[in-house]
Parts: sequence; C-alpha cells; structure tokens
Amino acid sequence: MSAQPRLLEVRKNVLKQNDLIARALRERFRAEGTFVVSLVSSPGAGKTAFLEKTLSLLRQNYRVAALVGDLATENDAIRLARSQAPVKQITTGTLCHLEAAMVERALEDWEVGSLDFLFIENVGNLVCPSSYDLGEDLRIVLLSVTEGEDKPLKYPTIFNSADVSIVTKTDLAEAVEFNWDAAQANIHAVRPGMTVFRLSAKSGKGMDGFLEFLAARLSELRQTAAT
Ligand SMILES: Nc1nc2c(ncn2[C@@H]2O[C@H](COP(=O)(O)OP(=O)(O)OP(=O)(O)O)[C@@H](O)[C@H]2O)c(=O)[nH]1
Ligand SMILES: [Mg+2]
Repeated sequence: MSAQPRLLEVRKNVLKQNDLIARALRERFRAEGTFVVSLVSSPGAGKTAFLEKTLSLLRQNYRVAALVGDLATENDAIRLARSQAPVKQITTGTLCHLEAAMVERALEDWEVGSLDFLFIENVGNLVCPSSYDLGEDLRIVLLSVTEGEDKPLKYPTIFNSADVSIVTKTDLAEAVEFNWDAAQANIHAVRPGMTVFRLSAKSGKGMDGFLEFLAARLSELRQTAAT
C-alpha cells in the first residue's frame, strides 16, 4: 500500500480533532461574551503593527488581550506589550500555523470571560493557516500594498477562509503605484462581496471605520447571547 492514503488519513484526523477543540473554544467565547478576531497574512504584511495600533485604541474603551504565534521569536509579543494590553506569545517551532489546541493551552491561566476582545495573530504565511479553525468569530486577512494586487488570485484559499480583508500600509500606496481597484476586484473575484477596509497602521488613517465595525460586531454577539 502506498504511503499517500495513510498520510491523508492522518491529516484528516488532525483537522477533525482541531475542529472539535475550535468548536468548544467558540462556544466558550460566545458564552463569556468575548469577541475573538484572528489575523492572517504573508510574513511582514503588518499584522503586529496593525494589532498594536488596534489594541492601543481599543484599550481606551474595552478590555482587550492578544495571543501571537511565531515560529521562533517573542519579538511580536514584546512589541504588542507596548500597548499595555495583556499579551502572550505562542512559539510554534517548525509549525507554520496555529492550532486550536495551542490557543486552548495559552488561555489556561487567563480569565477570558473578563475580556471584550481577544486577538490572535497567526504565523505569517498565506498557506497553512487556512485549514485551521481557531474558534474565532472573525478572521481577517491582511494584504499590504507592497505585496502587489494579485495575492488574492495566487492564494485564494486563505482569502476564502477569511471573513474580512484589510489592505494595509496605504501610506505607501503611491510610492509602489498600488492599484486599489485591481486589488479590490481580485479580492472580490475570489470572495464576492467581501468587506474590505483600507488603512495604515503607521498613520492611523482608516482605523476609525474598522474600530466602528468591531464595536458593532461585539454588540451583535452580546445581543445574540442575551436572546
Ligand atoms: N509604512 C508602513 N509600514 C508598516 C505599516 N504596518 C507595518 N509596517 C512595517 O512593516 C514591517 C512589518 O510589519 P509587522 O507588523 O512586523 O508585520 P507582521 O505581519 O506582523 O510580520 P510577521 O509577524 O513576521 O509575519 C515593519 O517594518 C513595520 O513597521 C504601515 O501601515 N505603514
Ligand atoms: Mg507579526
């Protein structure tokens, strides 16, 4: 017998086990009224910069915290801690994505119920994270203007697994001749009707609209939980 069917079976079981843990996490987050947002993107698209800005702004009105995945370093957790929000690093070693069990473990000694928002930054890459549900309410895929407009067409699976897309580093758009219409058309070719935000974590331009969107989603979650 070839090794291929065995490999597929193991992969299916890993994903099934992940889905079970993710489902339990999602139920727990909903029962506790915590809105959970995960971030995926290519390495360096700007997840940590965007998260640092988001945590700093949200902290003024909400209880927020973050988990951040990385293969080898604690650099991102150190950067995010500057926002004064509680932050924990998950180091994945050789694994190119986070799994629900890692999130569950990282939260073991955390009072998630006291949070309004929990953010999870995934390991930077546009392939592996797409298959792994982390129990989040909202998955955001970031696309920075310096990557070019065609990433949605090249990596459709990750754009399909996300709920919302954010085009980042818009302060650099002119310098790299970023074509907004082409990028939006590519996102919508893969995922028709997907909500797309445009913003710069550096200048803060465009952050308001995104924060209003998050606040509305938190209210929805709380209303649904109350009925
Ligand atoms: N000009 C500009 N630079 C940005 C912006 N956001 C991030 N950067 C820069 O882009 C580089 C990468 O940003 P990170 O936030 O580390 O990206 P990341 O997606 O978290 O990277 P990984 O975690 O390694 O995948 C850094 O030098 C940031 O300062 C932005 O909105 N504008
Ligand atoms: Mg990062």
